[in-house]
Amino acid sequence: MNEEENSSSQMRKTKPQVDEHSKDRQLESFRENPQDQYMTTDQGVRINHTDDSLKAGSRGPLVMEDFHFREKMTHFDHESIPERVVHARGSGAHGYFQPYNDSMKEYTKAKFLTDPSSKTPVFVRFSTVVGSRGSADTVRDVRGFATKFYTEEGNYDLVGNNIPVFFIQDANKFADLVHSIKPDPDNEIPQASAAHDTFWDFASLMPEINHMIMWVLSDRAIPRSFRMMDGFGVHTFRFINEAGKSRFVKFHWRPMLGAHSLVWDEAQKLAGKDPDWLRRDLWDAIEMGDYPEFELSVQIVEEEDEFKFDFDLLDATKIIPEELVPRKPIGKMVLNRNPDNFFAETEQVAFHPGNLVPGIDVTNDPLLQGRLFSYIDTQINRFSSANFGEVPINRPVTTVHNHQGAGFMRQTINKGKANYWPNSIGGGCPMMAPENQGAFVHHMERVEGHKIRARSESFNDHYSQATLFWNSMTATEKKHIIKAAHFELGKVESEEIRRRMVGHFSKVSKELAQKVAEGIGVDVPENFNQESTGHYEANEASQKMKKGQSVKESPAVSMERNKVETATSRQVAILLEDGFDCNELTQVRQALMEAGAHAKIVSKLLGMRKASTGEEVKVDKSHLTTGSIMYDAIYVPDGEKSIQAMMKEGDALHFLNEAFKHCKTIATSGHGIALLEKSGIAGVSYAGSTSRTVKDDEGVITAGNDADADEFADAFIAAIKKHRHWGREEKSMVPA
Ligand code: HDD
Repeated sequence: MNEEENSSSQMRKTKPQVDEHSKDRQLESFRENPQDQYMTTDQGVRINHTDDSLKAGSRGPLVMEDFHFREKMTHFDHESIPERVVHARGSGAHGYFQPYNDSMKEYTKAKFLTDPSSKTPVFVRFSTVVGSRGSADTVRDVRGFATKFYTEEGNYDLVGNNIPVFFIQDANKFADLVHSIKPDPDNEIPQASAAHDTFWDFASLMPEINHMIMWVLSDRAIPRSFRMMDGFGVHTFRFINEAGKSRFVKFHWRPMLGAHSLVWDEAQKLAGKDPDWLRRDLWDAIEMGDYPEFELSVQIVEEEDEFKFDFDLLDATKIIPEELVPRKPIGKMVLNRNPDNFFAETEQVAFHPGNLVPGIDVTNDPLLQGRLFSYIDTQINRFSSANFGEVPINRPVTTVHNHQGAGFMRQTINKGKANYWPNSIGGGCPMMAPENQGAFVHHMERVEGHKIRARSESFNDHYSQATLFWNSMTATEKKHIIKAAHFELGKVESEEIRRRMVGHFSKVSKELAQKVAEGIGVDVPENFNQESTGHYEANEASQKMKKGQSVKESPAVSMERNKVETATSRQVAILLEDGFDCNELTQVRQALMEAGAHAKIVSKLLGMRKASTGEEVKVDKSHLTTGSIMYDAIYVPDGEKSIQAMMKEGDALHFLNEAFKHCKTIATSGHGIALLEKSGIAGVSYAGSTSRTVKDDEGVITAGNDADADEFADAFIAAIKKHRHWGREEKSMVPA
């Protein structure tokens, strides 16, 4: 081999050097920047006038030869593509993933998970499932959590949700599920909501849905932020190590800020006042440098342990309780850059659970197997072309060489005559890569069986894990589930469907069924069984699985029990009018800033407000353009005149009352205490307005005007860290 041949063969073998910025560098060559440029046509011809079209006389008809008008109009007419059939509404962000260490080497040969010096670029798209592209962010729904890792071995997509199980067990039911949950086919009502007869009709006839229903009725389905929700790969996948050994694996994302939720009343109001709530939160956080961070971890099960549980690992309606198989942390993802263009990046990104790299493989989960077909198929519907992989956001940072050449909108110019394999005319290129050169080789799983359209009997237990979930909830979480069921089923007109659902709940928990039934005007049916819905009872095979390992409770599935307490990036509204106490405001603002929280001044009108001592502050938002639902906590600085003005302001009083009802932290001192009382906040014991005491009554922090300001600020921040003060839900309140 001469020197030239040697170096070209080296090039073939060398993987691209991928770093945190590789994808950004690649995207840079596609970015268009109009700064200091003349406007041109798509052909690059400069334009001197774009306000009028070419006419036969200034009052005459348009003329066909106006290439500028025709091009501009035609382009506009074709600017939309079909929205995703599910997960249509979403928000994206760029970032990177870095492993903590090489501890995963034992389990997987995927380099991006094992080399702690590597920072792999990622693009994440968070989404709701049911609503259209323009629907509200805060509806009760599962959230999508899809991550594209641009690894040095090609693209790997982890296309997960914020709930670790799914509605159905077999992909053949997906179209039915989605049809039932989407708006009704005749009148297209309701938008982005499961609360209608068709969904609950389907649910009540599909017992396998019960575990998922518990999660969807829980607060998981109304996250406070995309930055504060878990993510799950859902299915059991495989890890393959260098030696070719396979193990089962479940993927988890955990947000560093902890998983937190809205309350339902707040979520509904936000859907009207700020339908972009989650999208805006993600965007703003990244712009402000509060980069969302998520830890990736895995549960690993040895192949020989496949049948040791009381459920089937291939059944996507089951979790592996963490108490049986603890999570092993792998590394951290940081989202640190907003997209430049929503359409080019967030809308055009195309995920596919079959985008795998060496070291990760799929299992025979019948839901996953069906997904392996659906995702490419749906992209062809969205892009009208199989060339969607060439769109900049979808390109791997590795080079692409194959014979897939033509088709709509082909971008690359494939050289040479040989567009087939094998060939001698093209020197046999591109060549087949051996496994030790990073080729993906499917895990050699032994498979045998009769061709049969059937469900494995080991999938038959549809209630145990629903019960496990219910048993693992705190009293507050249980209450929220019941209220959610009252809302969802309360919107169902058919009494028969409501009763059937309560029948299923009775197999999950008698207490749950009874409490749900009380709110929706039906009785708990006696001796309800699956057969009445046309489905089979758990039979012998599933009874056998029931003897496998199980737990009765899994604290790991409760958000409340795993709360991360931090004030980082929390939004605090400061309500004031002219005459506020500037000293106190300055001290509390400083403390909030040091805790990583963001404070905004809210007042009746925009403009400047004057302190009792003459200093001025700028108002960030007027009551007209904001509301308590857009903040995590409220602070009212002392100041007699300021408080007196707010005593007469319905908006300020409502702001406080509503925040109280939503169990948010509220702090005030001195004269402010009277304002809290006036706002109708019930059942709180306050510190005296002139005392030295700082009092925390379920997150209502009050202090006398002689109290220590540091102590007051510390108590305020400690309460913000708790997220919500659910004990207040006990206090009977008029809806805010
Ligand atoms: Fe799916 C999109 C997650 C089951 C078919 N799915 C989609 C997205 C996420 C998920 C996050 C949005 C990706 C993006 O942001 O572009 N899907 C899941 C999870 C599932 C699941 C976690 C169960 C474990 N999905 C599932 C099944 C099928 C599909 C069973 C069909 C057999 N999903 C699709 C789809 C979508 C999609 C129709 C619509 C848009 C797209 O793919 O790109 O192909």
